[in-house]
Amino acid sequence: MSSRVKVVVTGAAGQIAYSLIPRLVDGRTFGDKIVDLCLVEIPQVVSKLEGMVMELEDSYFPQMGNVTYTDNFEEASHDAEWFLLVGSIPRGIVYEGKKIEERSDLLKINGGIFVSQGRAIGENGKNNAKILVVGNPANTNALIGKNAAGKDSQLWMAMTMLDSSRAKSVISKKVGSNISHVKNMVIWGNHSPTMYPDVENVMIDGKLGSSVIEDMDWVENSFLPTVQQRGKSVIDARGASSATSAAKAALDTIIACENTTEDGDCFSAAVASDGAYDVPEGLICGYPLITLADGSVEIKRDIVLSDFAKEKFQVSIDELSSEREAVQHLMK
Ligand code: NAX
Repeated sequence: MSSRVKVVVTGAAGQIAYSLIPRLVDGRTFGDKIVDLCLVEIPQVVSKLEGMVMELEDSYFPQMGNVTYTDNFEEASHDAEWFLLVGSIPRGIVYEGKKIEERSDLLKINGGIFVSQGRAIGENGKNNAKILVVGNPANTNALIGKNAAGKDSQLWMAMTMLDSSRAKSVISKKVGSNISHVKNMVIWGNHSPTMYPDVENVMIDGKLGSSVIEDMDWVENSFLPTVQQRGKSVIDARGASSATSAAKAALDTIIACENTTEDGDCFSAAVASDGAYDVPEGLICGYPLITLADGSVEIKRDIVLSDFAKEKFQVSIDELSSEREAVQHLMK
């Protein structure tokens, strides 16, 4: 095991990154490894990162290694083991004279960014690099990046851990149990309102969710919409999108990949389908994942989906397929 790890973070001057970056070097996420950080921003705001670096230096982080910042992703990508691709153009901003509201516009603009970032990761990142795409539309950005990277030994993921944590929170409140007793939470499909958080296969205090929560009316009309629309509810209440919870979810994804998964548990992220659970091959789809003792991350394959679950999951699979159609021109 290497005693150093190099982590590249894009969108480093953004909201999520402000919560995320300090916790990459606080000794919890990567244990006792020394963490070298390379922070990436667009040219217009890259100079702000000087302030972030000052704050990191002033924070007393014994595990912090070299910290650099740049607006050149290609330069940043050399020999990195982890890439946290947080940077993207958000919905609602005016870009080249047009207000970006539609998912299709987001796909077009951000897709281009992920082609060049993917290529650089394939060429310069470590062969076993792990890439977590946070910037939306996360699954399809990851699809584009993975395709441009063209290196199967690297693991591309899109983040669904926040959806998983949100679902665990709602379930723990419903059953009156501590959130840590809610395990095996799967987010199937796309990180979008079509996602299917699986309440039937979750384990609550060691019991299967379907035997603890039998009120399907609550599942359909309260649980699912609450989790699927939680991002929007946070924006409505806070006037800004989820930041500290998204940062925590990114850290939890890294921790889940860096440590062997407990028996009977799994974690949520979207990875390329190899046909598992009848998802078309190649789509970056939310799955149950496990990390094995040798450090490899695999899809957990023994989960049984009910007809109700299959129907919901299919809606999200169809959305992912149509997003893939929309970005065909960016795929080599
Ligand atoms: P901010 O707008 O605060 O920050 C984004 C930063 O990315 C900006 O500073 C921008 O300059 C930078 N950026 C844009 N293009 C870049 C590029 N090519 N290279 C490097 N930096 C670039 O957004 P923030 O609240 O931090 O959210 C970031 C992304 O996370 C958004 O796309 C957002 O939709 C997405 N989210 C994803 C979540 C998930 O669960 N997958 C949940 C939270 C969040 O909504």
